[in-house]
Amino acid sequence: MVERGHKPDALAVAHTTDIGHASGVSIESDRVKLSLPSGESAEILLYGATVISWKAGGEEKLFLSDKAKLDGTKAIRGGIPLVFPVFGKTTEGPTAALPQHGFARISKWELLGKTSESNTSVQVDFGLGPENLTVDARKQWPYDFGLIYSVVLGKTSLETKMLVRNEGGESFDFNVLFHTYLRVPDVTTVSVSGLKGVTYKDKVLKGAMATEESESVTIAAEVDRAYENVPGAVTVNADGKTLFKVERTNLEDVVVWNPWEGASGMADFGPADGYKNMLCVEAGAVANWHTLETQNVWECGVTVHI
Ligand code: TA6
Repeated sequence: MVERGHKPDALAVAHTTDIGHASGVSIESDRVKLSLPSGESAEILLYGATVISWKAGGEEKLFLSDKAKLDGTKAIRGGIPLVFPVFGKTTEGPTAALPQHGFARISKWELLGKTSESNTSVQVDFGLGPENLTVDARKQWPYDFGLIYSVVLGKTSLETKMLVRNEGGESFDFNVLFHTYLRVPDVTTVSVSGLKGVTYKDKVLKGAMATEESESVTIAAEVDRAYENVPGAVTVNADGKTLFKVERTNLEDVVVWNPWEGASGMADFGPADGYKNMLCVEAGAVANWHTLETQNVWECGVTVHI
């Protein structure tokens, strides 16, 4: 099973931390809240280890649908759902039986504990292994694996990291992606930089491949693109300012998604015009399978800076 640090101690410290005055971790039955003395905070549900809120600079930085189901009956529409071990839906191969985007976002994760804390940063880790899966998910993907997911709240950043371990006797292939719903004031006035010259698969055009020609990608209709091997940081800009800078470690691809008016077809999407206040910029390893040999470990991460 995945483990990090001394779980009982970490939890004991977390329970006594005084939120609002020091950096800290507060634990409720279904979620964990992080906070810094300077006011920044994050909230993570154990269901899917989904970050559902990140506040910094006095503002919410993530979009969460007001119709999102937070009771563990459906993947969360908003925040940062975790995609593993498959991006999208396959119809053949070892992930064919899994639902869209795999089981990580619809499984209940274990809180492993707080691993570090200072006045300017606090980190918690979550674990997921076969023992946490439903009987169905276990049958659908019968590999022995361990995931450790870390969320690090900083004063002007939120870092999310994943460690994947193959604990079984055979190799497995996987995708991983942080399906981050960024909150933006008006999606029609933002642009995304850092993608020029990058090849992408356009799901709106039934998977056609294209090359990005624009220095600044703008959103004026449904966009659903998986950019492959993006060389550097991607920024989301508006009014000459950078709203978000997305930096990746060991994650080669970036998905940009906005459902536009198609949002009205999603029962858990609200308000109806909420698509104007969101843009998914998703760091991942999705264009190609990653193969993890038996007993090997693979790590990746993404930091969103404001
Ligand atoms: O990451 C983009 C994407 O795969 C889109 O194709 C899309 O429809 C979306 O994720 C949301 O998927 P979901 O399963 O959460 O409805």
